[in-house]
Amino acid sequence: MEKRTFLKSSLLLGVAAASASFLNACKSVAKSAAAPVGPTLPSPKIRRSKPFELPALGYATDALEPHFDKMTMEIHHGKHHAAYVTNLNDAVKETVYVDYELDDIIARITSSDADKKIRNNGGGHWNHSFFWQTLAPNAGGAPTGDLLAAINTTFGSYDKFKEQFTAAAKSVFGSGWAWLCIGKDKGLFITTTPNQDNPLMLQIVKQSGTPLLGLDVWEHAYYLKYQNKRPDYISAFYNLVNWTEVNARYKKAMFG
Ligand code: MN3
Repeated sequence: MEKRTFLKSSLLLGVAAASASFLNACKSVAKSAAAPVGPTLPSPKIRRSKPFELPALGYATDALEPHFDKMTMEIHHGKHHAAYVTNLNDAVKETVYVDYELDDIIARITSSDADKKIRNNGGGHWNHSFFWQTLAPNAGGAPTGDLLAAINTTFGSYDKFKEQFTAAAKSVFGSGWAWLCIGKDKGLFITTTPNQDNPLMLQIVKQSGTPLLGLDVWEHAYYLKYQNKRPDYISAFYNLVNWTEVNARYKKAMFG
């Protein structure tokens, strides 16, 4: 082979190799960028006309004593939840979500960087609004009726369900939530989400469903009273579950 031809072919091979590695790099970038996991939904027909607002707790901040203490409830609702609402109103400005209802945002939000602030604060607003209604003074006890039957079928018994839900809530590394959900197949399942994600985020979570019960395991939910003892906080939660509300959610999800 002449020297010139050799140089030319080496150069071409080099270009080919470079292009191949460039293509492979593109492919792995495409693979690592999280693709939406859920269905692409059309724009909603009903639009919101007012800013998001902090909902009332529905009971006094000391009403969940001694299980959840007054100061934690004051800060959790009045500061943390309020901040999610303020930040959400700010985040939706100049985005496609500007006048979407919260449920419509939750179903459409993606894992893109552009959606991050809305995902965190929209999730924060949805999750806490749901959480306050999941709790009630003088509550606890056990589920009843159709929900109890479904829990018995799925988990074996209410106590077995509690064991699994507790294990899930303990297993969340850092900040997040544990959920009891009803899936599209009408079956019950327990899942967890990080940060302020929730099972209604169709474009983000691997297993989507309608939450029936949710437990906030962020440290801000328990640290003042329970410090690092998350298991004690989880045990206390069962004394506050508003099963009347959770039973109603189940009925609605099952029978419309
Ligand atoms: Mn919280």
